[in-house]
Amino acid sequence: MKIDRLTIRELRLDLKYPFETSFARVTEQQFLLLEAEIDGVSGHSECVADVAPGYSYETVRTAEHLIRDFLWPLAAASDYAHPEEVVPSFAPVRGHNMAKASIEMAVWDAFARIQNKPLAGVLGGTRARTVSGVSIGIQDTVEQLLDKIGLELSRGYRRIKIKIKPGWDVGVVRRVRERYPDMPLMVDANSAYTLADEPLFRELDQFGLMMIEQPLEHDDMWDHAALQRKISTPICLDESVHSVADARRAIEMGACRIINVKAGRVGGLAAARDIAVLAESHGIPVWCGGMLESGVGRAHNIHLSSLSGFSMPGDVAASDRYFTEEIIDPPVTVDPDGSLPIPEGAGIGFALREDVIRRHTLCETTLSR
Ligand code: OSB
Ligand code: MG
Repeated sequence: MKIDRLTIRELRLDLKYPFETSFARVTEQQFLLLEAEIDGVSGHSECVADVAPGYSYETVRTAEHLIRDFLWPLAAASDYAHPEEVVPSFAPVRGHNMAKASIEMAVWDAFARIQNKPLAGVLGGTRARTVSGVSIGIQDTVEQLLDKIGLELSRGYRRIKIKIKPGWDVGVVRRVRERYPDMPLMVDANSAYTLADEPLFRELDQFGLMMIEQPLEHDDMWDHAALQRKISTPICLDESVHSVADARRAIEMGACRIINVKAGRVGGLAAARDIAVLAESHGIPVWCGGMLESGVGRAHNIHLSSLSGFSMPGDVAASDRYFTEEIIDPPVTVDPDGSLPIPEGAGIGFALREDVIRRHTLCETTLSR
């Protein structure tokens, strides 16, 4: 498989509601949409790098630079037998997993389409459906948060994740638990705390949380292991895991009991799959994280969630929660029971709405062999 052409489109879409985490508040998403053409078949993907380096050091600009100036020349010199060979062909480039993953994921889509199989099928997925949770950003008031949770529960979502930061944590979780004593609930700190906050995590232990996601530094598994020894709530790592080797180290040192898997962060679908397989062999559940993706990234996440290791509800929600306009057809919808089917069409199984994409494209480049 030779990638004959790679088109990079930079899009901007408005979010329906601002999304606030411990590191940023966003009202729109700007991201790269990739199209890889192989033997006349187009595969699509979304690069999850953000405008600002808050979650990761990668940004839309660095991803565009890496793809154009370093990754494309390596891809253009390659003839792949399988999408698994794409990321290894980028070995001369250190890091920049989101940029690497975006090319790999477009190749996976094209590879599946060439065989007329769903992406889940070529990845080795066995689940016909996946169960959805939602991630709810920091709100202006606790009342607003409680209302939002009620709305998401009424739509069927099976687990609620709330973002926390210093000043919006134990007090908020207590109020949420008073209102919803039995709901599957978890928190995500996006690295906003340190080991000095151990008393706070001990307090959180009393609320029966499913897990605490990435409480400490993004690059520090050691302290996560220390914290996990002191609290009973499982720690879930997100930002700290960038590879199968990272997942192995985290599991070996007891830095987490659950892993949030995002293909962009770990450098592609093959690495995401391998992490899920490794975790499952250690009895560590994984779930599919989200990066406020448009429909294209969302579709990839759904197929990834079909793998057997993905045994907990993911942040893979309906597309109408996010953007004022859809770029895929049909939109991603969640059934009243909070689950959604893995699409059965070829590749990602959704069509792209070219008119909408064109209207929201800020710039476009095509790289040819
Ligand atoms: O930490 O999981 C995270 C969004 C952007 C960046 C990081 C994260 C998130 C979310 C939203 O939690 C998940 C989603 O609904 O896409
Ligand atoms: Mg997270």
